Amino acid sequence: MATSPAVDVTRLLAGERRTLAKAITLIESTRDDHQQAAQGLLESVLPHTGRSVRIGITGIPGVGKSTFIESFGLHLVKLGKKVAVLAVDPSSPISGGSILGDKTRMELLSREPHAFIRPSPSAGTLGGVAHKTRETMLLCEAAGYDVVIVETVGVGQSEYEVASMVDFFLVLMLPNAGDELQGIKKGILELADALVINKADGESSNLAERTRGHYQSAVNLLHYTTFWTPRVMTCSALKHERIDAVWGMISDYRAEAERNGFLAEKRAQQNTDWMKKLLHEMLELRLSQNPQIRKLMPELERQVTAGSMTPYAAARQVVSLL
Ligand SMILES: Nc1nc2c(ncn2[C@@H]2O[C@H](COP(=O)(O)OP(=O)(O)OP(=O)(O)O)[C@@H](O)[C@H]2O)c(=O)[nH]1
Ligand SMILES: [Mg+2]
Repeated sequence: MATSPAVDVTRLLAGERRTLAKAITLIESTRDDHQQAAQGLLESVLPHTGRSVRIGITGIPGVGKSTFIESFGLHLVKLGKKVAVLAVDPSSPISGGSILGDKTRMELLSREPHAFIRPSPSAGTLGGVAHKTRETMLLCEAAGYDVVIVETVGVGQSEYEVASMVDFFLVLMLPNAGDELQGIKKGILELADALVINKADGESSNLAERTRGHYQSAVNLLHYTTFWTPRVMTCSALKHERIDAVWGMISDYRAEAERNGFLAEKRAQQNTDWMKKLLHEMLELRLSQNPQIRKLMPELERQVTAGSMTPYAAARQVVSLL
């Protein structure tokens, strides 16, 4: 028997961790009745969402994401904040392996009563991993978390998806002497609100500083249309150095974006984009579930392939059946 999907909203709003975990499990469930219950739950908590600072963090494997989040999270907890850490890992197998699956590198943070760490939902769930994470973020906000960190390894579209759900997108980098942008995906620079060069300690300190210079020049070449120009800085997650400066930068951004209306505008745009994405997904689902369409599709594909029907006419015929 599946467990009852009932989630006590009062307990969730009171910040009870077990209730939050249960609510997230409900969100992640693919069962139809669970999905309906989850949507009902989201609607009832919606007025209590939106108050957190939403931060996205990405970087290549080994750059120090886990170490950084542990150090950063502990810093925030010390400042009296409640911190939630979520992950978007589209590559994780359904069997459960996922980033943050092994919490050992965030051992101290995971033991903090004011920190909540949740691994990535399984890949292959309907609507995608990022979609679940977005809803999970809302639940965390309702449960009173002041900062929500969303981590991704940057497989496929995941950086874009994470950037489109957060207020501030941070890209962690390695100190690197090369003057070309190491392993950085095209377009990531445009997404980043900050580039933070990690491992700026010991022998790498000087290299990190030179790397900072390189990235600063790269950023200076881009044209930005908002109030914010991406910052480039260094830190050491391992030595807990300049972690406070990273938080200082993000809180400055947040305060200014709130004051000048940029934050409200950005979130409104993100919501509209999300709605459109959901609409596409729902339409696709309707298409794939329609028995008439399913029956007709192979024949239409055959005709389009053979050139006896135009793609336009075939698509129209499908849509007319909806
Ligand atoms: N010297 C130094 N080493 C660091 C720093 N941050 C992380 N490391 C080390 O770099 C290695 C990788 O760190 P992780 O935090 O696991 O990196 P990650 O980005 O989470 O890696 P994946 O989970 O594989 O994507 C570990 O051995 C860390 O101890 C740092 O600031 N300085
Ligand atoms: Mg990691």
